[in-house]
Amino acid sequence: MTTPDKNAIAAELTRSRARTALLTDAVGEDDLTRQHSPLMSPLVWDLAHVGNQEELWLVRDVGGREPVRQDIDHLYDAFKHARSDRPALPLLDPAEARRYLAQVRDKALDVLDRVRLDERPLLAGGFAFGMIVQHEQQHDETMLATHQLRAGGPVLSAPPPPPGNRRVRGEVLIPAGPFTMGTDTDPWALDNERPAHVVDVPAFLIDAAPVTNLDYLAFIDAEGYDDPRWWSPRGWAHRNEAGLTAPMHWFREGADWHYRRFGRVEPVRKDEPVVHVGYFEAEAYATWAGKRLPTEVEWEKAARWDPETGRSRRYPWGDDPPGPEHANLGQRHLAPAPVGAYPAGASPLGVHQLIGDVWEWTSSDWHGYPGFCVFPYAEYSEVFFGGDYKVLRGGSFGTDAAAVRGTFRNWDHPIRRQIFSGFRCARSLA
Ligand code: AVJ
Ligand code: FE
Repeated sequence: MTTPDKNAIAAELTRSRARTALLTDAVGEDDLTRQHSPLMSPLVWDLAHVGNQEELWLVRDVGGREPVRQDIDHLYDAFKHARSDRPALPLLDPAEARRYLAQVRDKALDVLDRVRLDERPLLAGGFAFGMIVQHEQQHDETMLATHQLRAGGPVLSAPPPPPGNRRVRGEVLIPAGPFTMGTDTDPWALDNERPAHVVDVPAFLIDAAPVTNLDYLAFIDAEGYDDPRWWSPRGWAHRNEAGLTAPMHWFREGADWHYRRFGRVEPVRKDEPVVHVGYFEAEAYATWAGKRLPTEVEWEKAARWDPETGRSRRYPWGDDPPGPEHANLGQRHLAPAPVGAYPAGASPLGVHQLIGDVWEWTSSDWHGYPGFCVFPYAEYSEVFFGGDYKVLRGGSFGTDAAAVRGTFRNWDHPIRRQIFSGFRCARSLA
């Protein structure tokens, strides 16, 4: 990837802020300050937290400037108050939060103007600014998930995703051999994506496409939710406790399944990747199908390994940044695209839609790569290593292009499904 210059960095900051504004201007005061689910913060918390993170890193640390609002740091420290407790805090109201973000942004852009990008490791390749762009975009995806949990009519709209013109089915063989996982060179890669290291991977088969609603309905129709044979012991216990019978946001009317999406009720589309399933559901489906989930090593090899050169690419299609022809990213569409919608985004071996559409659960636990170094703060990745988390890969329709790449790693608790999560299956060769 070419190193972004100051104009490119400023443009990314501005683009992220436009998304934040769109998501928070779409609703009134009440919907900004209310909690739509105990799993989520009030939108106005995410809003001011984005500004506070930018103040901490760009204004105070990089810029060495005086604090704007040191008095509110504790309110927006994600480790100080659980999401469910945040509505009771004396948070900035929406108008104050918007003013705060604008003030911080003014200063951050001034810092960007004056700073030398080779001054310290934190600034190399504009990393500190890239980290803040990605942080804002991550919260924009979180806010989109909050929108999905909000009751009431639609306030967001977007054109439908492109049609699934290409027939994509079956499995792709990824031959045995070493490949380079992670990166040392991507200027905006986060600490958990580093360092690059060679992994020897046995041959495996991976689905050419994510599991679709049609596939998943076969599991539902086969009473897969009621059969403990397909579930891990923990998964089965959770299935019973939570009363799981279908993906989140689905409901049945007679014989027909519908989902509620951003305030609209629609019949479930058969050719779309399934979304809003937890790890345990993905695991049960894979077992029922006679398969398993890929490890994150397998996922990344399928996404990055170029059989011709042996090199690891930045994306399945190469090193070019994601365009609308490659992947369903950036909230351009408010749904996963049908399978076959992105032939130009396929990997050299023919694995489709690895980037965008739905986050894909892997079977891997969340840990640091060999030689991991905290950079620049432990609370992003390291404090979660070894916890009850599974790795997700590839980003969703709600993820911005700046916040995902072939090396990007996400993680969440296996029971979570308010995120835009789906999966594909894999298989070992006998
Ligand atoms: C990487 C998505 C797990 O949202 O919890 C945002 C990203 N970290 N602010 C999260 C993050 C701090 C993180 N995930
Ligand atoms: Fe955050």
